[in-house]
Amino acid sequence: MTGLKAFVETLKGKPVAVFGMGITGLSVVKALKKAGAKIVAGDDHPESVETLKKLNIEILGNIEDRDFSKFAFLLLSPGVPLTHPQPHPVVSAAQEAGIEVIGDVELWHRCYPDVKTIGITGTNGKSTTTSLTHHILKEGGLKTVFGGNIGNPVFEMKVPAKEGVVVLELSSFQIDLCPEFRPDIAILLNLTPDHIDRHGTMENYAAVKARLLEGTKGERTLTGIIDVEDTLTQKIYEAALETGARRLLPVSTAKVLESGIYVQEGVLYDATGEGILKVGDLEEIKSLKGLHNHQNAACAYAAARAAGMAPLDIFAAMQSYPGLQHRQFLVRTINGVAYVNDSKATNAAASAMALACRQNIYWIVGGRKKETGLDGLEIFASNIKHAFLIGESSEDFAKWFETYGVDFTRCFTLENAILKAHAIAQENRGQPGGAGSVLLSPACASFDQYKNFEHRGDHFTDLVEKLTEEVPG
Ligand code: UMA
Ligand code: ADP
Repeated sequence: MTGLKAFVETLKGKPVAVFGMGITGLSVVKALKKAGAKIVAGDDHPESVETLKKLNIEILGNIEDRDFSKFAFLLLSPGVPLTHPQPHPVVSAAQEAGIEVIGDVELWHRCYPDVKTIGITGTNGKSTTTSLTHHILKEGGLKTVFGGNIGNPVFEMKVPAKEGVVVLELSSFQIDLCPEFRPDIAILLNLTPDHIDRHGTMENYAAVKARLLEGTKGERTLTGIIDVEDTLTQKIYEAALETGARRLLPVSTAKVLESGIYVQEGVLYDATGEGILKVGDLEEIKSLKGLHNHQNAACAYAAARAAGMAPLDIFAAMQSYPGLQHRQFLVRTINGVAYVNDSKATNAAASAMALACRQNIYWIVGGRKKETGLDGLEIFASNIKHAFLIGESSEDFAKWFETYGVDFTRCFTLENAILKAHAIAQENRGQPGGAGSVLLSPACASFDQYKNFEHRGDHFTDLVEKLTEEVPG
């Protein structure tokens, strides 16, 4: 079967329930409608229900008034709780009626089962690795598109013709809604605590991510690319070795691998064939600076190799990678002080990457706190000159900064934080360790004050662009 229309025909007129009308739900509703499916859709927010009405879609209404056994399946948006803190009532209703609960990625796969896919997951680096892998394949002349958690729902992708490759960024929420879909090439970048509220425990979170590495396709060659740096990913690698379902390509930025792909002092090596091939110096690539990006680059390299590209073509393609906004993105330099937008750092492990490679940091931090708070970041205390606290985490974080003896100011808003950080950073520039950086790397979600991390990052960029070069008095 190829295509949503053919899939809809197999439903024989049974309606599909769709819940959650963000970009996922809306893209699915529009695609299903176009393909002639009967749809009943809902959302907890009245505004989204109004949107559905405008689209002439039947509204789900009161969940308890509906007989869910009449639906073919429930298509759930990834942000709607499936298991924790507790299943959303719509999930319980579907489960009680014995119908499947799936996500858009699973539905897309059922419509296009023969399309070759690369699925990328991990706690951090997914978007960078997804866009980098897509860039490499495109430069290599392959027909390729990307989608998924990166912000481009799968039903908005233009599915490439035969021989094409779809690169998918997959969050744990999306994998949890994929009972059958397993990509041809699966990448697991890293695993550190995140989204525990939605998975209950770290073990559950890791188990969901590990599912991507399973293999079910039989006659298709499946590849698993796993960065084996942390104990959890190492365990998943060992389990995958045991099942033998996939050809495995281990990756490391910490150690030399006898067989695999690794980075040593910035140089990328390929030891997957006979001998060791020195692929190239990643330090030369401006958009891939930092150890974290070396991890992303090594995994993207492995995926492109598995997709059939030659090593040096891959390296050449990496050199023209432009990088992504909101990920340690240098917005401006004022009198030697760097103003860096790392709004996508929504957990401590991501902020660690930005704190590790800078000195004299004027750190704008805070927002909607994750369970792990700032745990582990104390080792970078000496790199931080002053912290500027924003968002609802301020009081908790103030205690943390007091504990570790780092100066801080409660600013609450980004406007205040930037003005204060700018004034102090400009006054202090020229100190040992360099002029320093005003760094927005919140280690928190943005939802207390912003629509999403892009909104927060764009606000930072606008404010930085308005700063003057004169040193504030
Ligand atoms: N809603 C309810 N009840 C609920 C929860 C949500 O009705 O209990 C409704 C909301 O009113 C809203 C809709 O559901 O109308 C939102 O759905 P959603 O939260 O699934 O968001 P989408 O707009 O569909 O975006 C989702 C991903 N969001 C989440 O997983 C939270 C986007 O990832 C992704 O880009 C998009 O699908 C396309 O695939 C964002 C994200 O924050 C960037 N992801 C997390 C992360 O990266 O850490 C996992
Ligand atoms: P994701 O899509 O998984 O959130 P991004 O590529 O958008 O990942 O990067 C998110 C944040 O994590 C940014 O702050 C970035 O600097 C940092 N980061 C990127 N790659 C990695 C990595 N491999 N390990 C840890 N942090 C990373």
